[in-house]
Parts: sequence; structure tokens; C-alpha cells
Amino acid sequence: MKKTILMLAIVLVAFLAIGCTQDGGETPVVEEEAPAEETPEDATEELPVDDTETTEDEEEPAGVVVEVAIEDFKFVPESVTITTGDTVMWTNFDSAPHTATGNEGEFDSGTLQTDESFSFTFEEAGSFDYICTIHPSMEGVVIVE
Ligand SMILES: [Cu+2]
Repeated sequence: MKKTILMLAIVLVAFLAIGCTQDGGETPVVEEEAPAEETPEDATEELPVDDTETTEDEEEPAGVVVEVAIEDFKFVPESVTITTGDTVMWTNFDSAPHTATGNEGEFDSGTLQTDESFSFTFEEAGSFDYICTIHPSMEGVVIVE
């Protein structure tokens, strides 16, 4: 008895196996293509550019704009002296990215790529040391009188 049942079971399994392979052969399963890999977003391109620092006070910009170049991993000039209300505009002429970031967080350009600029208007007198956060040995100072 047991042998018969075993034989039946084997035959049954064999039939099922054949059925499966035949079905599989007739209807080839089309594998769905995985969705295209997500392009990792370049964080540097997504940085919000802080162009809105003057929206709060709509007064005419009475001050002058003093330009500071960023080139050869230096702020040129390293020290600028301006008058309250003047604006400093940093422009990165290097191929490397840089920032102009106040040591006390008074201002922060975020990452400046080549030829990008950042302007900040100094409304308070004082001496404002700043660095490039990417290359902290790059130092500059804005003296506001
Ligand atoms: Cu830098």
C-alpha cells in the first residue's frame, strides 16, 4: 500500500512539474524593467541661494558696493573697510568652490561656484572676520565704520 501511494505521489509531482515547465514555456514572463536609477541630486546645485537678505528693509541701498575677489584660495583684498550701509560683494574666480562665511554667522554666502557672487549689506559697525568654510585657512575681514 505504502509503495503505491508513494508511486502515486511521485507521478503526481512529476505531472505538476511538467505542467509548470510547460506553462512557463508558453507564457514567458516578461521581467519588468526596474525603474531607471534615480539620478542622485547634486547637493551643491540645490543649495538655496540667499539673495533675499534685503527684502525686509526696502529702503534704497544708499551704500556703495565693495567688491572682494576670491582667487587662488584667497580673499582679495583680505581686508576691506566700508561704511555702515555699504555692501560687500564676493565673487569666486577660482575653479574651486568657496564660501564667505562670517565667523559669528553674521552672513554666509553658501557655496559659491566659479563666477558666482554673494552680496551682503553691513548695517552695523564692527569688525567682521570671515572664512571660507571649505578651506578654513582662507580668512578675511570686513571693517564697518
Ligand atoms: Cu574656499
